[in-house]
Amino acid sequence: MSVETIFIPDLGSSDDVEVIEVNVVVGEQVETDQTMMVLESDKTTMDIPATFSGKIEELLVSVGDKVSSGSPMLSVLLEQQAQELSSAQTTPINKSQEVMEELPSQPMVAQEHSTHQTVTDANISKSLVVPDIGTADAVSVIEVNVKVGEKVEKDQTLMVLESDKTTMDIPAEFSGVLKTWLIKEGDEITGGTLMGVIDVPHSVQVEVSSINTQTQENPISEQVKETTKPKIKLEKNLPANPAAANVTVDTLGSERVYAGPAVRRLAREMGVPLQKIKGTAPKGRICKDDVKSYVKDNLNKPAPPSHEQFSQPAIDFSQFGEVHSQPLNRIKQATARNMSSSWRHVPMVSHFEQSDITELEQYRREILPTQVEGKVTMLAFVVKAVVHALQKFPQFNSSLDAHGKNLIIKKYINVGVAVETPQGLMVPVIKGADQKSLLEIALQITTLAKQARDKKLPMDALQGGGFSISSLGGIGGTQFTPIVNAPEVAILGLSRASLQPVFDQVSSGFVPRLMLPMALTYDHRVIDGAEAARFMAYLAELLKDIRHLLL
Ligand code: CAO
Repeated sequence: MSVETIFIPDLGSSDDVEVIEVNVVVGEQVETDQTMMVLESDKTTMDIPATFSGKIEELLVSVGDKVSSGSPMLSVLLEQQAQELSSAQTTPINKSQEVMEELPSQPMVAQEHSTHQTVTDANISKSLVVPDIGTADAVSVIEVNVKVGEKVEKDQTLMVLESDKTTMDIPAEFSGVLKTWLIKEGDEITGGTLMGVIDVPHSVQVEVSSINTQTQENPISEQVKETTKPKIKLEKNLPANPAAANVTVDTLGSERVYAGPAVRRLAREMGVPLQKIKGTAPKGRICKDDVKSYVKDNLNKPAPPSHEQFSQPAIDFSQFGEVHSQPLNRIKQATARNMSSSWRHVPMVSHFEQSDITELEQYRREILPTQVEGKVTMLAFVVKAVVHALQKFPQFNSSLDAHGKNLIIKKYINVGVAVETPQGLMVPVIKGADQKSLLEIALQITTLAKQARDKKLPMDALQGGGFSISSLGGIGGTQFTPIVNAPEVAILGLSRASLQPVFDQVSSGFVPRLMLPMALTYDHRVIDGAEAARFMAYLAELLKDIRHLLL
């Protein structure tokens, strides 16, 4: 046993940050991973977890203090076996480390330029921090791919995260030897979580690729980049106006909350939605007491009737023959929840139409390949036609507000495309589809589908859709009724085009025409049947004559 001083680990910034919570007291026995304190800069909040087991001897900082990387934090009576693990925190951060740490290794200082840095002196211990993953919600760690002591290459996958909507590889930012690893499968983490510590060998040239925010100017090259590099979104963990984050009304589920990781963890453990809590700390931040008060206030309230519970009689199927149980991953479970919710809450009607795409298909197969490179399937033409139809019928690109009293009509046109992946169904969104050419749309469909199947889809690619298309045309079928992807109000289903005998008025005979079967399922609270019929007739007309799409 020995008493050691524990220092604030590398924060990725030389700036002072404020201690907003101290979660341990003198005399307390602390276990590895337990949050000791929470720091807050003007950009983010960060848990400081213990990387040791031991008894707190003295606290060297208190709430309100300003600290920086390497500041003494507390002294601890270490347990023998934990001393090796704790060295990452007991070693003060020296100057050469600070040079390295000006690189954007952590979301506390996301930098927007390309940076080269060469360090030629001793080995450097670098913190590995989960980058901004495009959502403030905690996501599950479903795979850990590294072990302490292992040599890790830059960009090697350290672990895989899974949210309700997607899975995402977290690559190593540096090459080196893994010294400490703090994450295990099943952990729930957010961007900014400390994953571990890596020893980066000396004479390493560290290249930090430029981190680009998505721009409209060059969407194709942007998308090509996205296929090779997981996107790290430069979105600050805290809103510019924190007060605005404390919206207590659930609208479309997109509001952010202003709370530190320790508070988020407590809320998660208690099953409390942070969006429902009003923060009482400065700038509207939610603190632990707010979470506890919320729980206390709600304990005595009768539970609202739940419509979302899965009710299935417990049947022992093995009595009829051999069975095996296969767990559903989070994406499949979330799809099941969303579909059930939509099915229960949205009064849906499906409207069927077919379009004569004989000329369009001829153009696509015979003329287009001579003019452009790359695959352009019928789906890209349909997205283009849908953009035109949404511009003419904007109510199909809308959502009801939370009280069902207003229709929010979207002026942007974001079209979701259902993609079948080994993990389940995902609906990435073509943002600003009205600003894109046919070829850009085709390329984006290919890119998004590949990213979804390779588990490389950035989380924000799944958000913001206004209208969805589900195409089973590449597989088969004559018709199907897709389920509205609420809070959207309509979805278009495409089945396989086939040659049909169609009566020709001019020749007074039947001629073979290639007919595309389409189904529109719509929310009948928002859209009337006659509007749906007009929308589909217009869409069929657009696809029948390629010239319409050129306008
Ligand atoms: N009729 C006839 N052929 C069609 C067609 C249609 N409606 N749609 C596509 N095809 C053809 C394509 O042209 C392509 O053939 P060629 O290579 O000869 O041109 C072939 O079928 C395969 O197409 P694809 O599926 O690779 O590409 P896509 O652009 O049509 O679809 C994507 C892309 C991502 C939507 C699709 O791969 C996919 O995942 N579909 C499943 C979506 C799903 O699961 N929906 C159900 C959700 S529940 O509502």
